[in-house]
Amino acid sequence: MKTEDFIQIEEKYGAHNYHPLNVVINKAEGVWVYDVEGKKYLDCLAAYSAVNQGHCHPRIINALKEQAEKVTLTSRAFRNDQLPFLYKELAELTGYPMSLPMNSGAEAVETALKAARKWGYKVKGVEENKAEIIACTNNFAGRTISIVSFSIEEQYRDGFGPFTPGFKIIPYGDAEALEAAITKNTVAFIVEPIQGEGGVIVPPDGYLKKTFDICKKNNVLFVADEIQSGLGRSGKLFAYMYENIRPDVVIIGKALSGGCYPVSAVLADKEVLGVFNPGDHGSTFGGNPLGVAVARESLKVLVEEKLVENSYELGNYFREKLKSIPSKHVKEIRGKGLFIGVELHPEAGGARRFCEALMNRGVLCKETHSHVIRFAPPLVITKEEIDWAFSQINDVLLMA
Ligand code: IF1
Repeated sequence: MKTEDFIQIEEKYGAHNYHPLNVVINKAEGVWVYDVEGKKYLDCLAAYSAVNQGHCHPRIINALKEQAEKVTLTSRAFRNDQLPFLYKELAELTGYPMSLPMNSGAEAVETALKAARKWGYKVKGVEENKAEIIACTNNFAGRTISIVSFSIEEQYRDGFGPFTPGFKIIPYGDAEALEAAITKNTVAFIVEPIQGEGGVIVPPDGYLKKTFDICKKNNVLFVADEIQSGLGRSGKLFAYMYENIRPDVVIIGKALSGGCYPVSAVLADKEVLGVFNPGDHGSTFGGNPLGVAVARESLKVLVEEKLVENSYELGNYFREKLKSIPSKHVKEIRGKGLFIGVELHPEAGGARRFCEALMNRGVLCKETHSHVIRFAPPLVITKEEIDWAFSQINDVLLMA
């Protein structure tokens, strides 16, 4: 079967909620993926930062196989012998004493929102049903109805109302706007320390610290959505660490399982996650032993292979090289670690044609917001592999 044959079946039977590049992948290893015709590509998307540890990492796959042969799902009606250790290892790695496991990122965001509201009522003393949560323009936190209720992207909302009330939106990067939006009913400020879908937007220096201080002053929870920016992507374990703050709540997902299984989690202190009582919240698959075994090994790989450090060093290297390309199309190159956005001028004709040209040259990446190319390879990438990707990117950005 050729590429076209797979696409035809997919288009015929699948819901058309995506417009993927026409590459059909059937094998992957490290930073490399292979299509059904045997062509090899360097993956510069890493499944939106879920495969930070590289595709099919042998240690993670081994943990998956070993656990799959023992027990995969107990439900939380019973206990399993893996979950206690994920809790403990997450606490040791992140400094947050409590966590709550879910599956997708959106579920973890919902969990954090529920925790924040309940904290507001039970701890802060907000009047029933009055809790407000503040979010930023250009945020992306998932696709559930409550999450798209605080999106400003028309397409993510069109046709999906009525929306969940209780959210306010302020401009990203504007700390004063946060101060002005807070009321006595505000329970949380949810923010991506670097916006991914928004176009790899790095906020002004000092923004996280300022907004954190404003939250502290007003008894508002600072909730960092590190689902995409976290676990090494930004060159630090968490992107908030660039500003020496300690959010009240951190949400993680994606690379928590090295892309091998959907595992997400909410990290916080007991004051916040302690608001949940048995029966308040849960998930059939959340905390299942298969996912947990995979997550435990994924975290060990991240630390033992020094992937955070590699992201920091090679991120700087990659970004500086990209800045040297004398392309008339490029407006700005930004990012931290191996979380890099190349914003094109409006006259460049959109980012997708560059992504398609790169695909033809064996580099896979994806446009975001029509005019930004995102480069976010697995964090196991080497300097030589970056050099090779760079030569392709260089040629493509110099196209007419
Ligand atoms: C898709 C985007 C990236 C996220 C942050 C929560 C979630 C995400 C900061 C929800 C998810 C995704 C979802 C995926 C593509 C991807 C994406 F372009 F859509 F926005 F990465 F940039 N918080 N991001 O980035 O996590 O429920 O998906 O596990 O196709 O929707 P999820």
